[in-house]
Amino acid sequence: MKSSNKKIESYFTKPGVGIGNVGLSKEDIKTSFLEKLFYSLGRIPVVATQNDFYISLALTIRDRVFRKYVKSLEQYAEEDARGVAYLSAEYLPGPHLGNNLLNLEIMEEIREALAELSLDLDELLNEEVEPGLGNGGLGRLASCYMDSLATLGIPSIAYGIRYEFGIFKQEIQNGWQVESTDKWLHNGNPWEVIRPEISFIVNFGGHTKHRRDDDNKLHIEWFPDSEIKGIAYDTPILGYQSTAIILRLWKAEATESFDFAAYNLGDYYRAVEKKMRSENITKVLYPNDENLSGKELRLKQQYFFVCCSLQDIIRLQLLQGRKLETLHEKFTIQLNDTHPSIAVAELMRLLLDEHHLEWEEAWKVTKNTFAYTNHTLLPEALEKWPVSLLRNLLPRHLEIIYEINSRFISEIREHDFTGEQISRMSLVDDRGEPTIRMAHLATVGSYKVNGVSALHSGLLQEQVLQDFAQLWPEKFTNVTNGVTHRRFLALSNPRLAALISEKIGKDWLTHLDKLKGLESFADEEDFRRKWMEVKLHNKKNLANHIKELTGITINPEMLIDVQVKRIHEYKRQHLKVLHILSLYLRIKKDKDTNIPPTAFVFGGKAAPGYFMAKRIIKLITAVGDLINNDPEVNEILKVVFLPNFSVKLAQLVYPGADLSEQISMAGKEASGTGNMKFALNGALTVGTLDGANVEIREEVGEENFFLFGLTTKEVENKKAEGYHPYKIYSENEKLKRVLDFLMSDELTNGDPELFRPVYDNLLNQDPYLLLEDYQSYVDQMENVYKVWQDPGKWARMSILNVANMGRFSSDRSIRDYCEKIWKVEAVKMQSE
Ligand code: Z2T
Repeated sequence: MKSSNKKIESYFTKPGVGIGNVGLSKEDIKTSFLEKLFYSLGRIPVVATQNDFYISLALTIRDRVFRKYVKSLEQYAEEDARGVAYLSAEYLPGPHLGNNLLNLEIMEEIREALAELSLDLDELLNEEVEPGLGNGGLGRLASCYMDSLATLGIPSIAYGIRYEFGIFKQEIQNGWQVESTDKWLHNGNPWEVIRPEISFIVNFGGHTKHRRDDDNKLHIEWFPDSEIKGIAYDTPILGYQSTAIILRLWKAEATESFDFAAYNLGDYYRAVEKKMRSENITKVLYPNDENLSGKELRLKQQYFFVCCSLQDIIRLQLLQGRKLETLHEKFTIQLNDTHPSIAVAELMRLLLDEHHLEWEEAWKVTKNTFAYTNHTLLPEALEKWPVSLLRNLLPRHLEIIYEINSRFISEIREHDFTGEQISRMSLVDDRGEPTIRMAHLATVGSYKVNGVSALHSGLLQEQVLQDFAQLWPEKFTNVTNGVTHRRFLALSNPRLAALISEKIGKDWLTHLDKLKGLESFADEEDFRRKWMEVKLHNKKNLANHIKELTGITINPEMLIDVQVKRIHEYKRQHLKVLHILSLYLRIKKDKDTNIPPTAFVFGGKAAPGYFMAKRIIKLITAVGDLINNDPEVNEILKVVFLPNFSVKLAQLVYPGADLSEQISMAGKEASGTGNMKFALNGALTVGTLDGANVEIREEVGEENFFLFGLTTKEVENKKAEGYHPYKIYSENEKLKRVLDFLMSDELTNGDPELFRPVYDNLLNQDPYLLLEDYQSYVDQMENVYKVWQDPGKWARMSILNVANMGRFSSDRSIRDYCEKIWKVEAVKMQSE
């Protein structure tokens, strides 16, 4: 198209016709696409870049998605339905364009339309920069849930933060992780629409004043010392063949009024500086997944987006002519972890101070409005805010939290709780510097609390929230996580999707249970062959990208063994490394080359302040350098670290994986969702009885899952009886050889300090029991290799894994939320 020098009018079948056309035919789209290029971008093909073409296409598609959204809104309004507001500090939507084309069912039409203009759809898809507005599983889960909410037609809206910089970009330099800022908005963002009229003021700091009126009624007023404006940016999220919902992200801006005084005094620069400081609030995502930053700015972000979102919800309630006393009848608000849990205090403040409800009434509304999802049991990830910080930043909220707490404590005093239990349950932890336990605030202020897998929900009730579960057993429930099979199978693995549809039809796109129908073909020779041909094709594709991204060549026939997820000690990437080193030493020292050729692929980011996680990345790359460059080994083994793992990369990796590594210490991974995405794409799993692995194994059958390691109970017992990793080290010769190799010159290039922190930690503490589980892991890997040598058996297991993934669709999770928690129903869409 670049070389074309046709006149503009000649692009249209009928000159000037087609404006406002949102039809889905090839011709409609072509016309709209050109209109966008000419009139929205002011470009002609000769000078247009690939990015201009991408933007034009995105705008074309956005119009059509908005049309669906407007239709959905109309229907929701007509039915006056009960709805869900999802509050999450993180979202990882992944690239929008491909998913919207899939859900509009126009992928092929668009491909042809572009081809007729000499453009390549894949190249344009590749132009999109994804919004990295989350750390990992929790943010991606929120986006999977939006896909299912939209597809199922659940009246809903999702709220979050429009970070200007998302999760940092990861590069590997000299084997180490190096971070740089993610400037995802630099080419503009065609998917969002600014809503300047939807904006709210958020206050911070200052003090409160209490006064009694003539009737002795207490009035409390908050005199903040700064204010910020939040502005809504809407992105439509389209469901499959159906409705669209809105992701509403708030951006912080300075208010004009507040600095007016300074401005009038001629202190223009001070005013501008203050403006810049306010806009800091939504500058950057905190890149810690399961660790606290404890930073004031993080609390500001949380309060900022919660405050805007609640004001918006109240606006919607009042707009529909309803009273706030019935807010909980029309809305339920889901708290995605404790990140938005200050909402409990904020809703109380809004109802009490701004809308003048009585405490009892306000509390009834509040605790019937919120529901809370917990995503981790790791103590270092449980949010606690210092009382002193809250007093400075949110003095009125601190008062409200104290009041909630004192009423709560008097309530539990009536029950048979011991003094110890009562201080354990208190919202205030005053054993050191006083802090507020946000998980307790969320639990007390919600009508339901859930964990994210059966195992995790059980442990939540036995460990972190056990006293609360004893007090309110009916408040606790489980909703096992799920993933959208539309993005993670239909879109990212089109060949497997086509093969499946050929056998069982297309119903699985909306009813994943239908995959069960594949079971009867698992023994069919011809089907198995086609199945493995698709896998091989995907592996070639992955190998090509690996070559491009890292320069490392892998033979697509190799067993591709993948561990992609955030780098964390509890996830035990270093256990995988120990296994790889055991194979390396077998080849080098024992001259045992009877190992199936395997490519080990890693990917994932380490929190920038997490010393050990960054060391583990260096360890992986050092092992890779050693193995990939040794001709005695590199025909058999390859080790790859894929930099900058993202949704986009994920969509490439899952389809090309043979083996999925889910090897966390039992009791630590709340659910995991990568485990589901791998299995959905026909990878077999080697894993522990942790998180949702337990349920995956139940579904696919124990004979189709490579299990190893201690159970949660056994881990507890082991720790209780006193765990001695050094003893295991000294008694297992092969393991000792592997561990000692961490300190060898070959691996460390003569720097004995390089991996000493890993080595010392494993020999002396080993908090995640790598040494304890080592032998059982290595043994199970031998079993993996045995099955791998039998391609027919492997294919059969792979098919059976996919056939039994029905339960792990996020559609099922959302239906569970609707039934068990929200009591919200789908709205039927009138077909057009
Ligand atoms: C996160 O991704 C998860 C938990 C967190 O706890 C924080 C973040 Cl950023 C505060 C993950 C869990 O580790 C994972 O097991 C789970 O599948 C995922 O959330 C979604 O529930």
